[in-house]
Amino acid sequence: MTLADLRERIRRREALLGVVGLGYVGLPVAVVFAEAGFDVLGMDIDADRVAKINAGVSPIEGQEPGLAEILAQVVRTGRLRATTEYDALRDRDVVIVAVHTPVDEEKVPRYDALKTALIHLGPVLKNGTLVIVESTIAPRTTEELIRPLLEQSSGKRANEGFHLGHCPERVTPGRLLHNLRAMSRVVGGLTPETTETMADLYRHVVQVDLDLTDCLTAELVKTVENAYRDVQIAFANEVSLICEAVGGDVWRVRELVNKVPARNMHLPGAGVGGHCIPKDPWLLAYSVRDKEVPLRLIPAARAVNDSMPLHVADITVGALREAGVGIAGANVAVLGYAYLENSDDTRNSPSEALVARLQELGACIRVHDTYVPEYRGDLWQIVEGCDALVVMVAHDAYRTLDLRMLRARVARPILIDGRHVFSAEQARAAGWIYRGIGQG
Ligand code: SAJ
Repeated sequence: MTLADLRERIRRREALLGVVGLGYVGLPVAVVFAEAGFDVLGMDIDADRVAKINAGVSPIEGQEPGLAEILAQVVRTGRLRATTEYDALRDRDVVIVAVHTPVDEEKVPRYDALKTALIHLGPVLKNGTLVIVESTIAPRTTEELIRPLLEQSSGKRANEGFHLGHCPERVTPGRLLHNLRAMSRVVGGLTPETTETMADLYRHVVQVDLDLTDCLTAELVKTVENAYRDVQIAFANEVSLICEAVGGDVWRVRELVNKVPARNMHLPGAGVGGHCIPKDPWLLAYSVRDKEVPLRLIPAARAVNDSMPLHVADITVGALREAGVGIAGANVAVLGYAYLENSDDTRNSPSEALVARLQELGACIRVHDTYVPEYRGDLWQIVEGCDALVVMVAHDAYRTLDLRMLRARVARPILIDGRHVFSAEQARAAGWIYRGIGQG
C-alpha cells in the first residue's frame, strides 16, 4: 500500500487503526478515532484492562467527561475492541504507539515499554503501515532509536516498507477527550508526505491547528513546553519560600504580579507530580547528555519542585513543635494522594514524598483521597483525633469541607495547606492554627 493509497483509505475512514498502550493517552485516542468512524483495535499487555474495555467499561477513574459513555458506545457498535495480542495488529494500516516513557533515578529515559512495543510490532507490520509514536520521547529518539529498531524488527526499511512519525500527546487527566479535540497538535513525519498523511488522520478528530513539521521539532516542542511549565512552577515555588520568610502572602503577590502585562506567575504548591512535568525536562536534558551544553536552570527547577513536599513536611513539624507536640508518634492526616485536583492519577504524587518523609520522622500517617480507590475511606474517621491535617491536593470535595465540623473532630487544630485550598482568615476564624505554602 502506497502513502497515496493510505491517504485515500484515511479520507474514506476505511483505514484500520491500531493503538498500542491503552492508558491515559492510548485509550482516549482509541475512543475518539472509533467515535470518528474508524475501525480501531486497541492493544495492551494488561489483560484486566483489555477485558474491562471489551466490556465497554472505562478502566480510568476520576472525572473524565464523556469518556465512559463514548467508550461504551463504540464498543457496543463494534468500532472499538481490545486485545492483548500483537499478532492481532497484522491487518492494521496505521498503528499509534502510546506507552509510558518514564525516566529512572539517574534521570535516564527508560524506553523498555517503547522498545518492547516496537520489537513485537515489527514482525506483524503490514507493508506500507504508518506507525505514529505519541509517547513523549527525548529529542532525536525517533531517528536514533525508534527508526532503526523498527527496521530491524520488521525487516523493512523506513519510508518504503513502513512509514514513521511522532505526534506528541497533549492530554491532561480530567480533560482527556477535550484536549484531544481542542488542543493543537504538532505532527512530525520522517518525510513531508508522511507528515501530510498523519495530518489527514488527525484532522478527523482534532478541531484546531495541526502544526506540520519534522520529527525532531515535534520531539523538541513537547519536551520544551513541559520544561517551560516546570521552570515556571519552580519560580512560583521559590517566591513562595521568600514570602514565607519575609511574612508576605504569595497568593496576593502573584495576583498583583500577574496584572502586569506579559507576566504569568504560576501557582506555588506542595510539589509537582504527574506523568509529564516531572519527567519531560529530563528527556529534554537527556538529548544533550553527550554534548557540552551547561544545563543549569532546568535541573535547578526540578530540584526546587522536588523539594516542595519536603518543605510541607518541615512546615508540619514546625507547627506541631509550636503546639508542644513532637513529630515522632504524632497522628497526621493527609488529604489528597493524587498528583492533580479531581484526578485519580497518583503517578509521581508529591503526597508520596511527603508521607515518606513524615513516616521517616516517626509520624503516624492516615491518608484520604476522594478519587484514589485505596484511600477513599471515611474522611471524618480518618481525621478523627489527628494532631495535624495536611491538605496536599485541591480536590473540589476538600474546598467545601466545613472547617468548624472538622475542627471538632481533630485532637489538635493544626491545618497545613499545601494548595491554598482555604484562606488563612477562614481557617483561623474556625479555630485552626493555619500554615499555608507561601504565607508567612
Ligand atoms: N502544578 C503546580 N503549579 C502550577 C501548575 C501545576 O504546582 O501552576 C502542579 C500540579 O499540582 C501537579 C503538577 O504540577 O502536581 C502537574 O500539573 P499540570 O497542571 O501540569 O498537569 P499535568 O501534569 O497533567 O500536565 C499536563 C501537561 N499536558 C501535556 O503534557 C499534554 C501540561 O503540558 C499542561 O500544561 C497541563 O496538563 C495543563 O495545563 O493542562
